[in-house]
This record gives sequence, C-alpha cells and structure tokens, in this order.
Amino acid sequence: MLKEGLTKQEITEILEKKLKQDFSYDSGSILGSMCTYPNDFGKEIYMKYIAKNLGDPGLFLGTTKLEEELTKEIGSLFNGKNITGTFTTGGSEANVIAMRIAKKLHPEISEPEVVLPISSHISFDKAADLLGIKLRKAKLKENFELDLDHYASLINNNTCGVVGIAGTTALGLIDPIKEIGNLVQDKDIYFHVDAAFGGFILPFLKNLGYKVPSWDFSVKNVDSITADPHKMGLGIIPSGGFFLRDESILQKTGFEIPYLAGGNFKHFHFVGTRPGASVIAFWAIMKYLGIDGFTKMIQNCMQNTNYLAKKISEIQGIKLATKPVLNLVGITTEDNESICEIDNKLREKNWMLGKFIDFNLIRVVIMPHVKYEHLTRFVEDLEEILSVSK
Ligand code: 0PR
Repeated sequence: MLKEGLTKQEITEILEKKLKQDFSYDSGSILGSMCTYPNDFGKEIYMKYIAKNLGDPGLFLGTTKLEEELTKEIGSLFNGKNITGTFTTGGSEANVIAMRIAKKLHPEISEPEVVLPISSHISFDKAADLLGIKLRKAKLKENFELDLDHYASLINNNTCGVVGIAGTTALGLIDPIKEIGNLVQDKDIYFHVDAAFGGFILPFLKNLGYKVPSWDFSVKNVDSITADPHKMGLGIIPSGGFFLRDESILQKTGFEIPYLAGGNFKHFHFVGTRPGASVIAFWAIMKYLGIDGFTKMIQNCMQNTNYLAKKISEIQGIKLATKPVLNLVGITTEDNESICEIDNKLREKNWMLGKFIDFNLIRVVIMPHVKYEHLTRFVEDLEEILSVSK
C-alpha cells in the first residue's frame, strides 16, 4: 500500500488502463452471459442508498419494509398470496437457502436426498457439498426435456426436496412444474423452483401471446422460487431473489442474532452484512418500468431470438439444439461432431458464448444488450467459419 494516496485523476487513469481487458456488453461480444447493464434509473437509486445494510434490519426499518413490500409484489407477479422471502447475492445463494430449508424441515432423515434434473445449475452441487445432501439427478430425453418417469423413480423415503427449473441454464427450457408438483402431492417433500433466469421473463411472455405452462405459486405444491433481479430483471449485480410461500418456515429455520445494533432479527442468509441499495434499486426499477416496460424489453429480446434461431436453422453444419422457449438459443452440430472447434473459432473472433460439453452445444443468451446488428455480424462469422471448415 502506498504511504501517500494518489490523486483521483491518477487513479481513474490507472483503472481505465487496467480494465481495458474487460469485454463490454455494448461491444456485442458478450453473447453467453445472463447478466447485462442494470437499468440507468436503478443505478442512480443504488448510488443514493449505497450504505444501507440489511444485515442489521432494525437499523434500516424503512429498507426492511421496502424489501417485504417488494417480495410480496413479486410474489403476486408469481401468482402467490402474501409471499415472503428475501433478496440475495444471486441465484446460487437463493438455491442454497432453499436446499438448506429442505434439509432442515426433515431432521428425521439421516441421509437426505434431493431429486432434480441433470440440467440443474451448478449451485445445487455447491449446496449439496456444503449441506451434506445427496443429489439424485434425473435424465433428460433426446429433445433435452426432463424424463419425468426417471425423475419419479428417484423419489424415495430419503427425499427431503425436489427441484424443477423454469428457464434452464443451458437451453432456457421449462421443466414440467405441475407434473413434478403432482409427484410430491400428499408427500412431505419440499418443492423448489429455480427460475433464476425465467422468473422475470415468464410473467411478461404471457402478455405477448406466448403459451406459458404453469411454473409458479399457481402450482399448489411449489414451496419456493428463485428469481434473480440481476439477470432479466435489469437489477444491480449482485442481486438475486428467494420467494417462499410459508412464512413460518423462516421462523423455524432462521438464525437468532441477539446482539445486532438494531435489535433481534432472524437471519437465514449465508452472508451477514447485505446490500440494501440493490433491493431499493430493484423496487425502483419495477415501479419505473411497470409491466409494460418489462414486456417491451422481453418482446425485443424475443424478436432477436427468433431472428437468430431462423438463421441458425438455415446454416449448413449446425442446427438448433431445440426450438427456443425463452430468449436463449442453443446451437449444436448437424452430424454430432464436437461443437468445441466451432466455439474456439468463434472465440478467436471475440464472440464469447457459453459452452455445454455434456450437451454438445453452445448457448447464445439474447439479453437486452444483444442487438440485431450484433447478431447479423455473429451470423456472418458463423457462416464463414462453417464454410471454411467444409
Ligand atoms: N439458476 C440458474 C437456472 C442459473 O442459470 C444460474 C446462473 C443460477 C441459478 C445461479 O445464479 P448466480 O450466478 O446469480 O448465482 N446462470 C448463469 C450461467 O451459469 C450465471 C452467469 C451469468 C454465468 C453471467 C456467466 C455470466 O457471464 O450461465
């Protein structure tokens, strides 16, 4: 550390140089990310309230009440009544919280298991490792949809929780949430839906005339949902969301922290000190955009998705892994050859996609920063790569 500080200008210049290496969303290069620029008004609000700490709710009662209000509002968007929950650092923390609850509610199971699709996000593996839960992963069918029969066969007396995904990481597919709900009907098994990506898309897709299967609290056995502001909610990075039907679960599973300056509140997060500003910012973003603003944003993303999907289906040598359901396009090879070489060549041309080796596909997430002109350039490069390798 320097003895004497540098000037603001010196520091700004150094930072500018050092951070030049980063890719930027508006260059178009970032095609494989589920994050994007936060909403501008949200950023202003975030800066204004940067020091709010929800780790000590009693000191920030206004922020705490705002969080409750926002949770309820999102809960109703997800067709629930009086939904409770909390904002987190992201989908991973929300999913780990859900898995901890599933385990805690079943102290009688000595070797707890959770049944989930093999397409689940890595955060469930992290949760299993941290919590000592065994994961039972259900296969997918040829078309990448969940094999429900296999899923059902994995449920047994050690099952404390089941998981369905509304917007899978690799392909944006929606698991049969209602059918999973039927599997746990009348069983004391916790049902969590991971809609980290889909949560702030699906409620608005309906307004655009898309057929959306039931995925939320309208399915009566769904206990909790992950949905992330910092993905399609245009929230500040990091901000995730955990939404829970039964408030009493928090009381049963929270940690008592009696010494907090603001008084005794229960914690059920993994972090202690926790940002209030990103929650306030998301409250503001939802008020500012409204249903119409979100719907318009999703409409643009879906138009670009449909454009790219059509182009991919016309290029020889590659094909769509599956017809896009959300704003996510999975690309695989026509002849079962490895997708890796194409991915490498795209990388050489500065296109940063997500690669899923197990499914032999690369993924383009059509976030709001991905524009039509980026996609036309991407398609040209893809065509060139494939014509050269022929
Ligand atoms: N659940 C699902 C379905 C997800 O896709 C993700 C992350 C999570 C949970 C975990 O969310 P957090 O990353 O907020 O903890 N999905 C993205 C992915 O793996 C995360 C991501 C975002 C990766 C931006 C890269 C990137 O540039 O693709």
